[in-house]
This record gives sequence, structure tokens and C-alpha cells, in this order.
Amino acid sequence: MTNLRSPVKLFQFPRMFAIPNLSPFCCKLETWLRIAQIPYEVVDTPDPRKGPKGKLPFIEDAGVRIADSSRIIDHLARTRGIDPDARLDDGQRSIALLVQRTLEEHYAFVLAYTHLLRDEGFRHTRTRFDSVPAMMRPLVTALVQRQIKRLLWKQGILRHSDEEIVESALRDWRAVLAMMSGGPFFFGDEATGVDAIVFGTLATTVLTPIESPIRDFLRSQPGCLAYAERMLKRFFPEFARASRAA
Ligand SMILES: N[C@@H](CCC(=O)N[C@@H](CS)C(=O)NCC(=O)O)C(=O)O
Repeated sequence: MTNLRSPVKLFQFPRMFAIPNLSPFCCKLETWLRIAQIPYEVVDTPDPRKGPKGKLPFIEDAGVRIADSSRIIDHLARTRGIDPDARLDDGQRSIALLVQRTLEEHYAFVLAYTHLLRDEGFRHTRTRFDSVPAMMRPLVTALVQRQIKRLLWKQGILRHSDEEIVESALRDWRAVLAMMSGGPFFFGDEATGVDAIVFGTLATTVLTPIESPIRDFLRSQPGCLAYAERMLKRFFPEFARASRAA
């Protein structure tokens, strides 16, 4: 018999730094679970190939595995009858979708570039391969970087210069920030699904030691770092304490 009350199993990359997850999609989903107050337990999963669609995050709910953060959110909202977006009007829902597409279908590729290919990022993120046996590590690391380069070349951004890639990301963020309310959350007083998306991409950009001109730009924008820190403190107080102590 299906027991919808047992905690959802959340399969995601092991944590790095004092944020929920370096992956914007894993961080988004975990943030949404906290906004929606749905009980879950984390299963550290370094290898995305284990998922039903070969990507992380995915969940197991009452024995069924579901992939893709947005499909998972739809499933949980439907089966639990919880919808943090319930009070949004049609205009806000449209803005939320456009923000999502900007961050997930463009900026997420820039993140793969800044975090996994650029020296300033890879210097930090290469530790994710520490669980690979030492003899195999250089091979696996080179293979993964080659796959990312191939992906970003086919997607298109790697055909641009570093400066052009950075500029395109700043355009994404200028547009997103222009849509944000004065706070405390994206649409005002209550956190909604778009906060999970924005925080998912912002946390990995501004709350990690990975340097980039995008990080510098965002940290210089009034209210932007404060928003990320507020989200962290509100939904992940355990990490907010850790980052203060560091
Ligand atoms: N649309 C998916 C995207 C998930 C995704 O791209 N995850 C990345 C990590 S940020 C991944 O697992 N990449 C591994 C791969 O493509 O091999 C979602 O929303 O969950």
C-alpha cells in the first residue's frame, strides 16, 4: 500500500561548501522541499547515472523513482496538496516561468563553465572526484571535463570567449534582478517556487569560494547577497551557522 507520509528519499550530489548543494537543480529541489515543509531524507549520490534519467536530483516516493526537479515538484505538490505558488496571479506565474527558463536553460550552462571548466572553479570542484580511487582519478576527471566541453560546445556557449560568456550571464541576472520585489522573497512576503530556483542558482554563485566576474557582479548588486543569505538562514539555518563560523 502506498504510504504518502513516509519521507521522500532525495538523491543528490554530496554537499560541498556551506550551501545545500553546488548543483543548482539539487539546491532548488531541496529548497522547495523546505518551503513546502515536506519531510525528506538525503541520499548522497555522486554518480548521476544512477538516476532514472541519468541526472541528479531524483527522488524515491513510496518506492517509485521520479527524475527532474520540476516534474518532482509537480508530483509532490499534487500528491501532498501543497502549493507554495497558490496565491500567485497569472502575471507572476509567467514571470516565474521566464525566470526559470533564463536560469535553468541558459545560466545553468554558464555555471557548468564557471564551476567545472574555468580554473577558478575547477580548483575547488575537482575535490568532488576524491571518492574515485586515486589511480583512476586523473582519467575520470579528464573524461568528465571532456564530456562537459563537448556538451557546452554543442549547446553553443563554448563557441564564445570567456568575456562573452560572462556578459551573457550578467544579462541573465540583470533581467532576473529587475523582476525581483524588494523582498524579503522574490514576490514579496512569502517564499514561492521561484525562490527555490533563484536561490538554487544564486547560492552556488555567490555563497561559494568559486571566483568569477559573475560572482563579483552579483555580490555588488544591492540586496542580492542579502537575499541569498536570507534564504539560507530561513530555510537552511544549519548552513547559515556553518558559514558564519567559517
Ligand atoms: N532538468 C533537470 C536538470 C538536472 C541536471 O542537469 N543535473 C545535472 C547536475 S546540475 C546532472 O545531473 N548532470 C549530469 C549529467 O548530465 O551527466 C532537473 O531540473 O532536474
